[in-house]
Amino acid sequence: MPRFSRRATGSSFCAEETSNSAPQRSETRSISGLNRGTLVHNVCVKHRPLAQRIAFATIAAVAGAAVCAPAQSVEVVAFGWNSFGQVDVPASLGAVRAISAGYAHSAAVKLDGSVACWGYNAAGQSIAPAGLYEVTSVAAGGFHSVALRSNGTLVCWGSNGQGQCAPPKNIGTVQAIATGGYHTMALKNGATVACFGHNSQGQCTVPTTLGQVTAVAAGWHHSVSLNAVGIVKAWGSNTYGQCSVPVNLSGVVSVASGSWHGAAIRSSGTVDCWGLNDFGQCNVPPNLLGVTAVAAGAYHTVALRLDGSVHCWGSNAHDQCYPPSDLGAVTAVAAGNEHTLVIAQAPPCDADFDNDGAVNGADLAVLLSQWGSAGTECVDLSGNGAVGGEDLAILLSQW
Ligand SMILES: [Ca+2]
Ligand SMILES: [Ca+2]
Repeated sequence: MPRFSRRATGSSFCAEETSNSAPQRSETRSISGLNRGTLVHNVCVKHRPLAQRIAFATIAAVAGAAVCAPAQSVEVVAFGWNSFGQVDVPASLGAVRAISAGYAHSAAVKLDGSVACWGYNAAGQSIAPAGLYEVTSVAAGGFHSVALRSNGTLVCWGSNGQGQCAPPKNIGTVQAIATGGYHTMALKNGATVACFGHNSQGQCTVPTTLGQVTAVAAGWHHSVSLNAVGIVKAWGSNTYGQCSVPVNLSGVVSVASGSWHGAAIRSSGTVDCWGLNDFGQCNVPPNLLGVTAVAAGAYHTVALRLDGSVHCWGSNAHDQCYPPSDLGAVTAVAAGNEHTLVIAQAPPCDADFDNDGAVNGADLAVLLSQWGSAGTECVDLSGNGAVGGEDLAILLSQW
């Protein structure tokens, strides 16, 4: 079981590494780099042991930053529970604009507006309908998935055992979605909330006192809303206090719901947390400031700060709070039951073709052996379709 996996979402891909490591531990990356504001190359980095990658990152920062500064390319990185392949990011993923994590499956909206899913699929929750495009966001629930299209319509697949994939016919235009264990929430145009699916705990009995709703979030058996004046409301199961929003919570700009706990970002950039705390998922680290996004799983909570760093607390039983140490600047976070997804800038580029931890003569020999050809295994460092002098210059800069 890989502790984490990542896939580049740049415009080119490397072949999978096949030697000296188990297939599930191999990874490839593709990076688009900027040099003085101009896209000049598109290179790939092969997975290496963590210590080597740390060493490389340090070297690259010193020696290769001007050539290899990561800029445009992003990757989806997943870590945590991998019982059903939910952290095995597909090699074919390509560029993404949004991510979501469900009970044991994962979903992403690709730049072309289609949806990719992976992980648990017993109810078909990881097979997006063919021909689904123009998607702006996706939500992965317990055992179902929902996509919101740019025209405000919903498309749903996976388990419909509780009607969680059966939006009311008169739902109208939707602007945001959230999925719980067995229910679906839709924030409609007009700032009201529709809810469908399981209602055993009143999670789909939408209160009339929400105000003008600006965001929704869903837990396993409860629902959460944020309104235009920064007030959070929650309804449904309150077994663990997940609906007991702190009375002094105000000025909220963003809200997330775990299975049995909630998290909110105040306008001051701090995080409040309430509900189940059996693994410390509500023990917000002291002095955590500048938070711009938050995500909550079953037993862990993930925060993204303005500087692109990720902070995670609560259960780490499946390494769901253990991102790779060389994680680039993160722009989005999502939390499944016990796994975590992020969109991150791809790390610096790498001319260490033979994966021995150093860029030297052996790598130069590989490059020279492919001189003039299209190049394999990322040897075309510049990404211009041929191995030549520009690639040699990049390699030497990392020597
Ligand atoms: Ca080498
Ligand atoms: Ca080249």
